[in-house]
Amino acid sequence: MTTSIEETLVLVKPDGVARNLTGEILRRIEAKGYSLVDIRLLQADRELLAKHYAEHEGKPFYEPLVEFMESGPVVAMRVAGNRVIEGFRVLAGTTDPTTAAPGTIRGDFGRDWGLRVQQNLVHGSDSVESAERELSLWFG
Ligand code: IDP
Ligand code: MG
Repeated sequence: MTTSIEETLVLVKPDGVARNLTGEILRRIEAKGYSLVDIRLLQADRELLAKHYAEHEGKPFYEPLVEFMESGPVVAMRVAGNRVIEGFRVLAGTTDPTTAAPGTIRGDFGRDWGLRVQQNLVHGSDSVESAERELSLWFG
């Protein structure tokens, strides 16, 4: 049985870029066997972030999240491979970096900084539908 090749959107968030972890994060993606298809460094504006995080509008962490994401440059990557959507989320670890498993990106490099939003280094699309929507937002 074969599965069709998927693509996902990975973002290195401003904390990851500022801490010079972009290369380490891409290294883990490539070492796992996934392929980098496209990459760009950009300063996201509020309009893009509002679309990207539309599902979280109204939640207590929404405004801090958008402010954090526009606080500095991010790296957007288009990454391909069979089951890469699920696979990258396993590489990333769970949302809360304090309890994310060691061996994951968030578990190895993240911690709680006592802020209203968790700075957890990376974003990864959570479904085929999200990946298609988010890739068109970030890569057109
Ligand atoms: P995910 O990035 O693991 O998919 P989401 O639930 O989609 O998590 O939330 C988007 C981002 O919002 C998270 O990565 C994190 O930065 C932040 N966030 C989510 N839930 C909380 C929370 O309960 N407190 C603080 N920040 C949160
Ligand atoms: Mg999410």
